[in-house]
Amino acid sequence: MKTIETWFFIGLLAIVLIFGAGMYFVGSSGHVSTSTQHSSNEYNITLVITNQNYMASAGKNQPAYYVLENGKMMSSAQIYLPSNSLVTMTIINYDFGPGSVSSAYSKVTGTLNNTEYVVNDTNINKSSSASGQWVSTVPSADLAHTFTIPQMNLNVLIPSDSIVVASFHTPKSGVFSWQCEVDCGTGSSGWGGAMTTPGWMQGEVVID
Ligand SMILES: [Cu+2]
Repeated sequence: MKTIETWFFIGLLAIVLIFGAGMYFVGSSGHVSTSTQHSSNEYNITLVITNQNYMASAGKNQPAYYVLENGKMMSSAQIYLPSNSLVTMTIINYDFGPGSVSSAYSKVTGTLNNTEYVVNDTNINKSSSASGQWVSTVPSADLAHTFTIPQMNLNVLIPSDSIVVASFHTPKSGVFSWQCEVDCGTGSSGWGGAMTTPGWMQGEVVID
């Protein structure tokens, strides 16, 4: 009788231990899947800058950003991005520029490690045979445009005739203004024309 009771309690203990360990693993795998879900929230977007766009109100050609969507050049007046995501933005720039930027926007900010990957800029890469390089700033003489969302502290520098890749996290939601901070527009300041026209050198970023 005593032996049976002992075995009963040993069995009960074993069940409790196995069940407990099982729940522990369920719990930890739950955590793993949560973090996997977070990091799989990734999104790619491609923007294109061209410079031969006729702006009737300015009476001349102006540079403009486009969103490349399913092979089509769409307006950049509203750029849609998913919330809480790691966005990798590729900007293909066919414009030489150059132009100047205020010191407030002379560095790459708001991206992973505050860097961006630049390909094909002859001025930057002339001493390198590599296909591209990570940079945190661009010599002002090489700068053509920026892609800047001040409220997100995001500042991506776009050298002349280059391809730039930059990754950044999006917040929960919101509508933010984006603006090029290089004086690439019309007028004596260079801040007219494209610089003040949505879908050219400024617009909205809609995150939801
Ligand atoms: Cu610009």
